[in-house]
This record gives sequence, structure tokens and C-alpha cells, in this order.
Amino acid sequence: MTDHRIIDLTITPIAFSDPPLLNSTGVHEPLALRTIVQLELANGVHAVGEGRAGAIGADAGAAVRDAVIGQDVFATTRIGAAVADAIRTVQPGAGRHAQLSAVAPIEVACLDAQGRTAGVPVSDLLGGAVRDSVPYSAYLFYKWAGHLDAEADAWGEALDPDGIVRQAERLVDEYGFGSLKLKAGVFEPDVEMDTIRALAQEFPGLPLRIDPNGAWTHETALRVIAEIGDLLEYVEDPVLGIEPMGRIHAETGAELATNMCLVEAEHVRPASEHRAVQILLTDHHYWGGLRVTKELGAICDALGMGVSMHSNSHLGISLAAMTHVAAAVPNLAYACDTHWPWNRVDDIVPRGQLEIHDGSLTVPTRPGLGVDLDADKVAELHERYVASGRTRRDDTGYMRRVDPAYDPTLPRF
Ligand code: GKR
Ligand code: MG
Repeated sequence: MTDHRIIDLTITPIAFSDPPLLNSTGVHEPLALRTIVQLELANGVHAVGEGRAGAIGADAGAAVRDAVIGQDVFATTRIGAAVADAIRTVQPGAGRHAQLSAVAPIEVACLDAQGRTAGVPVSDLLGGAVRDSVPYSAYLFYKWAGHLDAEADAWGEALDPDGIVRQAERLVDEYGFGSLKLKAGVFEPDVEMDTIRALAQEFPGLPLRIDPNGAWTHETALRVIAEIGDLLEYVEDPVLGIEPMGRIHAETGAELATNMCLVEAEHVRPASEHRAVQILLTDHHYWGGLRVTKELGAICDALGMGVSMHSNSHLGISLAAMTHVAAAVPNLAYACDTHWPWNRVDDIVPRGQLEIHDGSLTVPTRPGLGVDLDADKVAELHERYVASGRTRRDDTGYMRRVDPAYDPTLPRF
């Protein structure tokens, strides 16, 4: 029996390239931020997890290390509780979200370590993969040609329906995506509806989704659903809030998905009572890890809700973790979101270990997450983080450099 105790934990904030992607609160800055955690076990195993920017801030690092070091890596429930306690101690105002965001990358690293120790992939630790590959959707964004004060990037401009169709062609050619998601809430709804119509014409048969992140009023959402609802697989967060989402569903019968109104355990009951959510977009980075995400899948099943997966700008450790849990959730029936094609140029997983072919990623079968960590790349991205002086995402602030009057208040249209 080897010694499974955790003997070291490193928390590394990183910054990596991100194109100027537009959304309902502004535009992506040149650098996206993430948190990498690395564990070392007494048995010599090294393991890794990836979390949100600031998931374990500089103020919390020492307390979280104290909470984790010395624990048996198989005791993830106890480790999670200790990490949540540590966050509450150093940040007394920290809500459940902040605590679970800190727990998530550590739980992923623990599962990576468990898998490496036992010689099995993480999907096996989650009950086993029920599919060999996980489908992802192309995540389409309106975007500027390039960042402020920089040359145009290789993706090119996408500020109208034609630009989005060109972007979709590139993503479908390169990755074989079999469904398309449009990030909306950027332009007048008529432009965004024309974009969906153009995609439907160019890619007949491919499921289409639209996500304005709550930028529409009740009336606008009703109009969009009336005009293009029959072209859509589902509508994601057309309006903000559980009751408003429930009213849209009641009045239109449209299938609604969310990563905004059902984001904590206490939202499950009201979301179900109001029939506000037909498809829950889970996200292990916010919910506290892979095991709870799997449990969430079972809760959705019991409530008659569909399941898929939300993403934010991320790198390959997250993609591997998302793929393992998506493979182990039997009722996950929609292609998952991923930002990875936008960010992979700076990946910390060596090229070739993760590839999306025919729109799907093969579930890694090597022990643990089944991918390696490029330590030199992590060091480079950490230097970039330090040099940037940034600690949080500010899409609105960046947009205000071109439009000082930009108002992120939603709904906007
Ligand atoms: O990357 O701009 C973005 C997205 O808008 C992201 O922040 C959202 O969290 O992808 C997400 C979503 O589905 O709402
Ligand atoms: Mg969304």
C-alpha cells in the first residue's frame, strides 16, 4: 500500500492569449486568466488541476495549502470541506461560489492523482465512461479584427452574419463540429437573428443555439423565439432570472438552457418549480469539481432536465477534466461548450494529446486525466500573468477604451 498523502501543493496564476471576442458585457481582453494547481503525493505521484481566475487568490494560498497538505488524496470530501473552511477564514464574506471555485481545481488534481496512483483514467473514478468520445460545439463569437493597438489576428473580423459564417466554416473545417453556438447579446436582435438564419442556410441540419447572456427583455425574447425559434435546438439565457426564464418557457414552450440562473444548489428547487430550465449547462469549475457535476447530472435526470456543459476561456487541463466527467454522465445529450479552439495556441498540455476530430474529443484512457503538463509553458504563462499586473477579467473596462459611455446594464435590447 503506497502512501497517498499530499505532501505539496502549488498554486500558479497564469495569463494566456485570448482574441477580442464580444459578449453582452464587453469584449475579451488580450489575456485570459486561470489558476493551475499542482499536487505532489508521498508516493511520488504529481497531479494537476485547472480552475477559474482567482479561484485561490494570493491571500488564500497559504491557508489552502495548510488545509490540503497531509491529507489522504482519496479523501476528497474531507479535503473539499477543509478548502472551503480555509476560504471562509481568509475571506469572511466569501459565498458558496467562491468556496466551490477553490475546491474545484483541487478536487480535479486529487482525482488526477488518484487515477495515476491506481492506474485508471479519471472517468473510471466517476463510475466509468458511458461514451468513448464527447461531442463539443463550435463556439461562435462576433469579434474585432484584432486587439486594440495590435495587428489583425488570424481569425479575422466577425461583425456581421457573413463574418460569423466564415468563422463557423473555419471551425467546422478544422474540428468537424456538428453543432454551432452563437454568443449573442452584442448587436440588435435583428442582426443576430439574421446571423442564425445565415448559419441555418449554410449548415443545414446542424443544431444551432443562441446565448445572449440575459441581454434581452421579455418582449425581445418572445419576438426572437417567434421569429427563429424553429431554427434553434435551444435558447440559452434569453433573459435573466429563474422566474423570468420560467415565464418565457410558459409563453413559448421553447427549450431554455442556462449557465446563469441555476448556478447553486439552492437554485435547483425554484428552477424546477418554475420550469425555468430545460437544459442545465453544468460547469465543474463553479460547482466544486467533477464528482458533484456527476451528481448534478443525476439530479437533472430526476427532475426531467437535460444536461450539457458550459465553458469559459480555458486550457487543456480543463478540457481533459470536462471530457472525463461528460463521458461519465449518462444523460448528457447535447454537445458541450468549449472555448479551447480560441485559446489552445497557448496550451499547457503538449500539442497532440488533445484533439477534436469530427466534433468530438476521444476520452483519454491513460491514468488520471490522461494528459501531461508542460511545466515550461506554465512558467512562461505565470511570468505573463505577473507582468500583466492583472488579477481579474474586465470585459467592460476594455470595451470602454473604444466606447467610454458603454453601459453593461442588462437587459440591453
Ligand atoms: O467567453 O464571453 C465569453 C462567454 O460569454 C462566457 O463568459 C460565458 O460565461 O460562455 C459563457 C456562457 O455560455 O454564458
Ligand atoms: Mg451561456
